[in-house]
Amino acid sequence: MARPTRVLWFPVTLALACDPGMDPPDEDPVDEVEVRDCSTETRADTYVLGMRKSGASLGVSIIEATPAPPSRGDNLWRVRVQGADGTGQAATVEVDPFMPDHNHGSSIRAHVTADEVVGEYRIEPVNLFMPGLWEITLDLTLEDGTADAVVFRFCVDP
Ligand SMILES: [Cu+2]
Repeated sequence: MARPTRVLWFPVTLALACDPGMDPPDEDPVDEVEVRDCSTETRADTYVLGMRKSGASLGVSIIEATPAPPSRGDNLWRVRVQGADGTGQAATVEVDPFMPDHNHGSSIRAHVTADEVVGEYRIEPVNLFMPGLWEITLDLTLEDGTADAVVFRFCVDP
């Protein structure tokens, strides 16, 4: 009779650890969730300073990442939003980190502030609180209403 109890216990623990409404847990959730080794993760982008991801018409380059490569916890990014011709584009930028394997985001909101150079933005914190694959979507809206999005995919180690 011990078996059904054990089968029930694990999914409940996993759901609690990944509840998006919950603050990042104080204690390490690694013991309770199967952790994928980033060295075998094939869906992630390889971080390179200046790397650019493109949407339908706009692109975003990472011009600073601290730490680099992006790591578990709070990250500071500076990005440049560019048109197809490479010129900086003033935009509203919204940042949405998401873990596709666990179906949750981060409860800590990233604040976006414009730098002096047109099209350059400072984003902090990009909060990647759990080890594994994160998809960080940047939703972009230009002043003329043009909307686009780019996605960076990074795996963070425990
Ligand atoms: Cu998760």
